[in-house]
Parts: sequence; C-alpha cells; structure tokens
Amino acid sequence: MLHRVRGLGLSVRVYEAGDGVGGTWYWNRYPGARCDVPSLEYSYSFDPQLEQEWEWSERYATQPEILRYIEHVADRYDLRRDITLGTRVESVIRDDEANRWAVTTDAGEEVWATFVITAAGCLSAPKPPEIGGLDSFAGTLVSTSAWPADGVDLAGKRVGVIGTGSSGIQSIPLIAEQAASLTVFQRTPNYSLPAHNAPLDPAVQRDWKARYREHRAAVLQARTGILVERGTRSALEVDPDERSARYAQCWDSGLFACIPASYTDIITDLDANETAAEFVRGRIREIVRDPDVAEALTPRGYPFGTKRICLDTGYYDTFNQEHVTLVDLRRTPLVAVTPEGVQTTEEEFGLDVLVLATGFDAVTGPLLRMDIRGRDGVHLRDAWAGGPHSYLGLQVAGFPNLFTITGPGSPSVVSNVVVSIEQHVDWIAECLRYLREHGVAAIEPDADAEAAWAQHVHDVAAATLYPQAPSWFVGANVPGKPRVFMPYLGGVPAYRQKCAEVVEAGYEGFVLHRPAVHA
Ligand code: NA7
Repeated sequence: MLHRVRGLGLSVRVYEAGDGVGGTWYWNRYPGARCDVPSLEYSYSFDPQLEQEWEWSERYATQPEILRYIEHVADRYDLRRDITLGTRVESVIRDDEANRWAVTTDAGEEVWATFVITAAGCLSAPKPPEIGGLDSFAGTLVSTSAWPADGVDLAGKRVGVIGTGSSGIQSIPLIAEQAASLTVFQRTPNYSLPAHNAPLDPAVQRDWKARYREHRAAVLQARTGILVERGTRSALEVDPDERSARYAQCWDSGLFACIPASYTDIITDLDANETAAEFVRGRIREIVRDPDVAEALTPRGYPFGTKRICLDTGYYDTFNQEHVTLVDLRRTPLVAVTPEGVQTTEEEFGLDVLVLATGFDAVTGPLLRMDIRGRDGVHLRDAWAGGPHSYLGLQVAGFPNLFTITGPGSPSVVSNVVVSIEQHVDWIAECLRYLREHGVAAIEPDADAEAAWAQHVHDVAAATLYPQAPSWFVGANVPGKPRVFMPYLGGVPAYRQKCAEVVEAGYEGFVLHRPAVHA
C-alpha cells in the first residue's frame, strides 16, 4: 500500500507497532510457525521480477523465511524511510470541518491525514486468555503470538501448552522434541490434516516461474485464492469407496482446501460433511495408538471445515510419545494457573514453561483496540456494538476517507490473504487516484448499500454450515463479542467482480462528497 500510495505522489507515513516489518510473520515466531498456503501462491504478484528472483526453499515456507521475504520487499522498494516502527496508533479521530483525521500514537505524536488506511491485520490482536492465576505462575510464561525473537529454552523443561488451534498444532510437535515432558491442555479438538511439507522441488519452482502469469491468473479464479481441484458432484451421489479414495488423495495432497473442494456440498450439507469428518476421524484413530487419547483428540459436534482447518507436521503422532500427555479440558476443566503449573478439576500439573496458544480477537479486534471516531465523534466501537458492518470490507458508513484493508465483509481470512490484500491495495489506490482526478473531497459508503452488503455476507454464510461452529469467524472465541459471521464466503472471483463492478458504475453504493464533507 505504501508503495502504491507513493506512486500516486501523495505523502504517506506508516505506523507499525512491531520493531520490524512483517506483521503476523514478525510476531508469531513460535517453533513450527509456517504458512499453510503454498509459498509459490502465498507471495506478492505485483512485481514479476521479484517472483522470478525469489527462491522459496520449502513448499510451505517457515516464519523466518516469510519474514526474510517481507524484509527483502521493504528494502527492495526502499519502504523503511516512510515507516515508523515500534509505534502503536492509539486514536484516529475525525475532524469533520477540516475533512481530515487526527492520528495519535503511543510515542505522543499527533499527525493529520486526509486519508487513513488500516492494515492492522485480522489475527493480530491476541485474545485475553481468560484464565485465572496467570500472573502467579512462577515459571516462564510465553505466548505463541509474541514469541521472543531469541527463542525460549525448552530443553529438559516441563512444558505445558494451552490451546490446540493452528498455533498449538504447529508448535506442539516441535516443543515435544525439545521438552522433557509436554502437557497439552485441549478444550476443543480441531480437524488437522498433514501438510506433507518438503523442500520445494526445483523443477516445480522452475515450471511456476516459466508460467507465473498464467498461475497467478488461475489463482484469481480459485474460490479461496488457492489452487485446488474442485469437484462437480455431491459427496452423497458417489460410491463410498470412491469417496474415501478421493479423501485419501486429499489427505496425501497436503492442501487444506482439498477436502472442502472435493465435492460440491461438503460445506453446505451436513450429511455430505459428515462423510469427510468421519474420514478424518478415522485417520486420527489410525495414527493415535491409545484409543482414549485418540477419542479425546477427535473433533465432534461441529462440521468439518467450519473452524479453520489446520495443517500439521506430525501432530497426532506426537501423542504417541511417552513424555506427551493430553489433558481433555472438557472432561476435567481448567481451574486456574498456579505458581507451580496448571490446576484442573482433577489434578495439578507442575510446569516450568507455560505456552499460551489461545488465539486472537479476530478481524475486528485489531481495529477496535484503536480508538477510531468518525463523523460527529461516533466511536467505531459503538457503530459496531451489534457486530461489524462494512461496505465490501473496504469502508464503514460514517467514517469518510477511512479504508480498511481486509476489513470484515471481505474474503480476507477465508482466502489466500496475500491475494486479498493485494486486491484491496489495488482497489484503494485506484480509488484515491479517482478521488483526486474528480475533485472528490471524501468517500464513504451509503448506509443502505452497506446494510445490503452486510445482509448478503450473512446470507451467503447462512447457506453454509460455517455458522454451526463456535469459531473465531463468528466471534465465538471472545466472550461478549457479537455473533456475526465476519468474512465473506462468496469466494474470491465473485468478490473481485463485485468490487470491480462498483467502480465501473462510478463507485455505486458509495457517497462521494464534493468539494467538502459535511454531515
Ligand atoms: P485459535 O485457532 O483461535 O485457537 C485457540 C485455541 O486456544 C483453541 O484451541 C481454544 O479452544 C483454545 N483456548 C482459548 N482460550 C482458552 C481457554 N481460556 N482455556 C483453554 N483453551 C483455550 O488460534 P490460533 O492462534 O491457533 O490460530 C489462529 C489462526 O492463525 C489460525 O486459524 C490460522 O489462520 C492462523 P476453543 O476452541 O476456544 O475451545
């Protein structure tokens, strides 16, 4: 975005809370942190030279490799001179008369801006863990989302991990390799599939580079922005053996989007979904030797794929190791963290290191932890008291000239997020160019258009099984958070088309204020 805004000849400053660039890939340095979208697809498409020069070493890049890539891009485009690091934005307050925003930071700085673009991410505000006694813990307490850059000494230690989402599932096998003992505190089992990660085959990388434009175009036609073969039949109309064979192929493919795409109705029909869920449960039973542990690890009660599917390397197998214990918090709930470790209703587990992998206040959290106030001093927090509403995930009515990259109501977290980020950046850059060329002082959504989009986002989600899971997609992981399905499930191609049509129709659904904005 910084690069594109510079290209428009506007002056621009980026504020970044981290002491380095990279966002998610700066903070989440826990062992095993890696992408679950293939590296060749999880990369910028805007610079054909960059995609030719950069060599990915693994099919799924690790956090250090992705961070190196982002740092390379920052240097390549000389971005750092316009980025203020180690500085958190505290408030973004609109001055209606002056048609500008006052932005204050925790460094005590105040700047004025005509346009504010949030690029705060969707999974960047850690969720308060809601666990009593954390402060009393005498050992080392760490979070996967703020893992120290110089690592944590786990060798010979009694380690506990709370949380078995993607972060827990990626880190647990590697923590087990180092720790003297590992106790995993699981509340809800997840569906996890093997990543089959490996060094990237040089022939595959060469082929991609030879036809990168073609591959990028194909990615834009893919529903999730990830290349995967899409089935054309119902899971219920094929022979069970054929269906199992297809699921087994998907299991071997290492693509998390494969099973959901294998048949047309996996994500819309509970019976179809159950065939996939049962396949995965069967694999868990095959891998985990102790039947009680296998049962505790088996997800039930919510459909397959309606919480973010995890990709792992040796996760289930880790529980076959003697020094690894699974504690099922549904059976024996966590009471509190004590100075010595973790107390459940049944037992106290002594620990030297406690790892929190307890997730994020997703999508809206990063925006709401800034004090954003729009027209007439209305707080975004109040505007969204009943749940987020946004036109196309790009702008919120009453907040003129504020743009939200990967905002709620866009495909963001249910897509290859690099694809979605690039599209938002292009759209916003083009919008800024248009506003200048047409003498428009400010842009914001029409409230009716925004409400209609919110309804559409809801309807699309309601036609699927997604709302049946208590996931962070609906805000269910944060007590008191309004239950609204936040990402847009209509798919990347349909969403892109809608955004393009709106522009072609002269920013249909937006209000263009000229020459000055008044309520
Ligand atoms: P997730 O997927 O939200 O996982 C958080 C995990 O922590 C999940 O298993 C939660 O159980 C568990 N949790 C949260 N709070 C508690 C408390 N108080 N007690 C016990 N267990 C708790 O976050 P991740 O960081 O793993 O992944 C986020 C996304 O990042 C992921 O989807 C990828 O897109 C990348 P629960 O399910 O709530 O019962």
